[in-house]
Amino acid sequence: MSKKALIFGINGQDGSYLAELLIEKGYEVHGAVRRASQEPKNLENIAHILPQIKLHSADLLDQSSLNAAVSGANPDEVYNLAAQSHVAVSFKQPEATANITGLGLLRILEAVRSYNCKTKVYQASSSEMFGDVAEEPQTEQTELRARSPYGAAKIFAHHIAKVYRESYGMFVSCGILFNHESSRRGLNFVTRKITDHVARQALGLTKAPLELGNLDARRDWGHASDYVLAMWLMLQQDKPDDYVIASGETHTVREFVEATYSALEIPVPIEWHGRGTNEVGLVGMGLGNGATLEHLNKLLETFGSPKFYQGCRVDPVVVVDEKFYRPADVNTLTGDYSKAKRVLGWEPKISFKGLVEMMVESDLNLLKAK
Ligand code: NAP
Ligand code: F7E
Repeated sequence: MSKKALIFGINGQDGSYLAELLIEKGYEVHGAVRRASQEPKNLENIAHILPQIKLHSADLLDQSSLNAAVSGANPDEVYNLAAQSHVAVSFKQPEATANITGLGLLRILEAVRSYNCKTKVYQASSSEMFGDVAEEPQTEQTELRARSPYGAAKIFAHHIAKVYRESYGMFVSCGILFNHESSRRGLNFVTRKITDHVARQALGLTKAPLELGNLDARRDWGHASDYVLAMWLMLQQDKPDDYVIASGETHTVREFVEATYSALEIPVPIEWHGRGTNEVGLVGMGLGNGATLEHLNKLLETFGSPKFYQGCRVDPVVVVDEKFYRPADVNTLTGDYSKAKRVLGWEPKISFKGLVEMMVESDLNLLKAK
């Protein structure tokens, strides 16, 4: 008989890749979706596999709906990928984030415990828990020092998973996943925001500059399709445990922007000028004709944004806007995935360059098709 899996957050980025993987592995796949999200536009990521999935209506804020989803699916494996997953939003909606992202797992564990405590559970923990990082690179043992309400909520869930493991002997494994992206990433996350906007610029659909916040933030970026395999592998083990899943490489947001412009059919070199909120990215033109960087920086100081350069009007393609800064940010993240490699035999396959190229190509195609 085929195994049954229930995925909370099945219509999100990771949920959709995991559902594809489990269908491929012969699972009977059940997915829980909020009632208000059962519109076609919210189900785009899973539209192509909808006939192969059984959907249940459930909200992480509502215990009885979680109980009904668990008993209705009668799963061997439960994957909790549902969350208020946006870090910046968590500063604006801290209580909702704590409730969904933190307490949501507690409610799922209670539903599983009362229905069948032998069911294996996967929890989507996050590198955001490392916050103000205590060491480089981060491992399963690194101290958790959250810098956002989202990170704090994930720490609660991470700890409650351990409590249920130790108190009730439940199989609850936590994947401490570092940033992972894809063409299915929401447009409000920095990678997809960049690839979508640059694709629009490249196709002449917008003249507006790409507006970003902290360009110095460093992240360890991988591809979501690689990372969902690790989730499944964690639940195939004999014992529950925690695993860091990462690429082991770190890049700044600025580097992600450069890689995106480089991935265009005609690669565009970007020159950065100014600092902080005055920093801009210009299409590389060199600093000839006697103009110096000091000269340009002076203009930047004077005008805030460079309307003129060497006597010509220059429109930056990238600008910094304070409104995208967070009250506190995680400056740098790099994961050490050696435990996952040793125990699960897992390794990432798609490189940083490959990830950016795939996202750019997908956004160009999506926009051309519109
Ligand atoms: P995502 O695309 O934002 O998906 C989040 C999912 O949660 C969506 O299906 C969303 O459904 C659902 N959801 C939100 N609030 C809910 C609620 N109250 N009840 C039920 N479902 C709710 O996130 P993702 O990138 O796939 O990430 C999957 C999980 O991994 C999340 O827990 C995230 O925090 C965690 N994580 C992600 C990363 C990453 O880099 N992607 C890294 C580490 C950890 P709606 O359509 O109804 O909003
Ligand atoms: O930001 C900076 C921003 O929102 C990355 C979630 O999946 O990964 C994700 O959280 C960095 C931050 O992802 C903009 O300040 C600059 O330093 O793409 P992001 P995140 O906050 O790292 C973790 C592991 C998760 O668990 C989360 O669920 O980029 N940044 N300018 C910007 N970020 C955004 N969103 N928008 C900007 O304009």
